[in-house]
Amino acid sequence: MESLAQVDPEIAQFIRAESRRQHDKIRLIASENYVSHAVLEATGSVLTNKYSEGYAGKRYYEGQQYIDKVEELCIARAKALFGAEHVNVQPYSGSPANQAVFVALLKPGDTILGLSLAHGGHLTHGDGISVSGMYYQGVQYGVRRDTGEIDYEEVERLAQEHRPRLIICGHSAYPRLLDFERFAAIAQGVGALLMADIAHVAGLVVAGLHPNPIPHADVVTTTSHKSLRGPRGGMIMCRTQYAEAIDKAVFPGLQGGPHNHTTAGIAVAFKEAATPEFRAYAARIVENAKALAASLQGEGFRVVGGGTQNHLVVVDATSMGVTGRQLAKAMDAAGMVCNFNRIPFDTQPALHPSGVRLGTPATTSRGFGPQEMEKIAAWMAQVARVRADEGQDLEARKKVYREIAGHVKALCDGFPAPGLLYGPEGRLV
Ligand code: DSN
Repeated sequence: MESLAQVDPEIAQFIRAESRRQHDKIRLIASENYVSHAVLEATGSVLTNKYSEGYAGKRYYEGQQYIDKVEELCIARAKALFGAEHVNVQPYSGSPANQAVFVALLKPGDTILGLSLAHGGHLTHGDGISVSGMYYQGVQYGVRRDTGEIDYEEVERLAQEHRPRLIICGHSAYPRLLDFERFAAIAQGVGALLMADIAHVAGLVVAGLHPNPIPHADVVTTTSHKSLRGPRGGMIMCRTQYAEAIDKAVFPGLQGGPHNHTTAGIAVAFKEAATPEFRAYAARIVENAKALAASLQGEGFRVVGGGTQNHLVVVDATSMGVTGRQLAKAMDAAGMVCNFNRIPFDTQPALHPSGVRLGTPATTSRGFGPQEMEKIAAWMAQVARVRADEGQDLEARKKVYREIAGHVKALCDGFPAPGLLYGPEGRLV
């Protein structure tokens, strides 16, 4: 970053500090990862200089000799990875991708049936505070209280009652596999279209560790930066019959020029995801999540749904006498970064919910295994106990957090992270 340090030392300093943070901390936010240096290079390339409204061979600006090739290669790789008929790699991220599907397939006021945010869904699946619930009629299904599994009978009942135009399956905090076949049968039964949002699990789908929705769903959306380990971006895959509507909704419907540097980075990530190494990586993500869930249970935490089948673990912090927000903030002070999250049937508001959400894609990228997951669970329990102990004053708590942060850093020093630059002695540069 020599030029950057010279031109803008303040920004260079913040980037350096963020690199240091990403090295020193255990990153447990389920939607985050470490991209490879190759992905960073493509994303930070001169492709950022180019405008290219339109699609390959049909652009509104000249000079697309190489941009067309980048986008076509990215699309071809996506088709090969997922088995999709048609792919659009231009959405700026997951929320715009979902919105493009609505623009393509719905009229304002149409009914959308999606998983409720509180039960692990996403804002853009029909929640009232997002456009998906403001311009469309959002009806929400949930999970079963006894098993934590999606209540497929409720999905069917609500589908028959509300006759949605679109059913959405997908989540941002649901620790189980999705039964796409069952969703497709429910959608067909009421004449609805089916959209699967696989933003969280796309890397597991590619590796064959999560069912692939492609044969069952009319449209599939994803981001590229979570378990798929690419730069921040979005993608829509669909049956050929919806291709024209989807492409028109993305451009010119919602967006202008695609972010070509991002498209190149996504193409690189797709090349990486097609390797046996990536499949092994994805298997370790799931192995680590299961180990983390089991270790947390061993420490006394209640794990929502009793465990996990994917990359994420939802934890009821109140089982240790703290709120999710208290636990997440205390963990951050102790070097472990996650987000507070509502849990199914939560009686607490979104800013002070009962749970935290954890995920293993980032820690697995730096080589953590089940042994490290045990350590994380033990440190989390220590943090929770100290935070819950009313007898401890703030300074005493902070001292414990600092001690744990020291152990965390010592552990992280043994696991260099992809994409970060290390010098000859393994020190971050
Ligand atoms: N913000 C993402 C997540 O953390 O799951 C979803 O959009």
